[in-house]
Amino acid sequence: MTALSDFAITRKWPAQHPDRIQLYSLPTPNGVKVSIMLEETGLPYEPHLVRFDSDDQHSPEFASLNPNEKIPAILDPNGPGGKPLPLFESGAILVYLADKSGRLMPDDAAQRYTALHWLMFQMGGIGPMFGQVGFFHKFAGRDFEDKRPRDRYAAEARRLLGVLEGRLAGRDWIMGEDFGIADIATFPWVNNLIGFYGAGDLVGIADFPNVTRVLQAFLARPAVVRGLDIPKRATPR
Ligand SMILES: N[C@@H](CCC(=O)N[C@@H](CS)C(=O)NCC(=O)O)C(=O)O
Repeated sequence: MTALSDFAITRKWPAQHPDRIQLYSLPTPNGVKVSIMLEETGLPYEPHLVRFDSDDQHSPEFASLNPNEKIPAILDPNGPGGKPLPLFESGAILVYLADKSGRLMPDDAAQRYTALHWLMFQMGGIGPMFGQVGFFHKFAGRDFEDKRPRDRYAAEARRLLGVLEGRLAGRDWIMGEDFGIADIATFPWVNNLIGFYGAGDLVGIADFPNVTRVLQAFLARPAVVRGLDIPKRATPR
């Protein structure tokens, strides 16, 4: 029988509640997808802060769970077959938690695949491209004289926002009436793009009223408000 203590990650981040899902994260746009999902579903969990200022994500204990050395990651003591399940990649974690809780994913098979293609659209498009906008607009790339990389990613972010805008026209959420994992994956990134990255004007966010309407609805959900601040940062940014 495998116990949580057999996982090296629990040596750096000991479990106070070994019966609960262990979350290893930081409130970044990828990290909060999982804390929001856990808050929305009510699944019991224990958050652990992975600090980038001390390179915790590159520690051998964290890398033993996620060889890609990026947050978020989870360890569920009660995974399939009653065995512990370590998981990384936020999209995979959202699908797993939707299946485990029976929530936030359509029951109908065709609708389920539709939710998955919007989830993949976020994972393969919105996340990586918005992240590059952040690098070239707010972080180290801001000082590069050549603005072509920034403009390339801003144009691609704008194109992706246009796709999302079309999907949200006449809908409350990405899947229609029901809020779900595609929204949880997408809106932390939209929020970050125009909030923390300050790139709203750069991408012309005013041209996407459905995106901003749904973002406001997303940010009004109590579980989202809580999840955006979990795990608590040691130092405010
Ligand atoms: N595709 C991954 C991306 C994860 C990711 O990029 N995480 C960032 C924070 S948002 C990270 O851990 N960065 C730390 C680093 O690169 O050292 C996922 O969705 O889980």
